[in-house]
Amino acid sequence: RVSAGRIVASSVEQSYIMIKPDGVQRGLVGEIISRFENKGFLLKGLKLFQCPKDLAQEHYKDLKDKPFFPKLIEYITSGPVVCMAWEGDGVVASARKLIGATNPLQAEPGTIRGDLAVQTGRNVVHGSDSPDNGKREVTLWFKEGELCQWESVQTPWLIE
Ligand code: IDP
Ligand code: MG
Repeated sequence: RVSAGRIVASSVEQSYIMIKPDGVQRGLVGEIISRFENKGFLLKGLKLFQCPKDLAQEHYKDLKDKPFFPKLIEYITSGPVVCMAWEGDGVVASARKLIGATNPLQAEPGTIRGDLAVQTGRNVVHGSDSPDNGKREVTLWFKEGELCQWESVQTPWLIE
């Protein structure tokens, strides 16, 4: 599992969380990362990244027939994004709750989209929708060696 201090594959659930270009432009990087840090998940990978078009298309391939697909690809590639891999039991479903509904006007107050955004086409953050997609997306966005194997001093105070 671990090779020279770097993680190769993890059996623990992971979610791919991405701060979209509007979140970066609006100076919300710290605010959004804090939501996941404060909750108690473990950060395994983090980078600022200019996404190429083919990667955006692969990431959103399930939506390729939607009328908004071209604009979605334009949006995601319009500036740097922050790519993150977060780990922990139940992280995928919990992150979706922290993020809130796709349409920020319908997202509950207290969620990231509910607090920080107004439009579906500018909803500041992405989160994987299933553990399988979490694995698929972490693998898609991070190269081998970009994820860190580490243990947080907080873990014994978060998990009994
Ligand atoms: P999710 O991000 O909440 O999982 P999905 O349905 O997977 O929502 O859609 C992916 C992304 O595509 C959304 O976060 C949003 O940025 C964009 N999107 C979804 N539906 C629309 C739409 O009707 N108009 C414009 N953009 C949309
Ligand atoms: Mg989705």
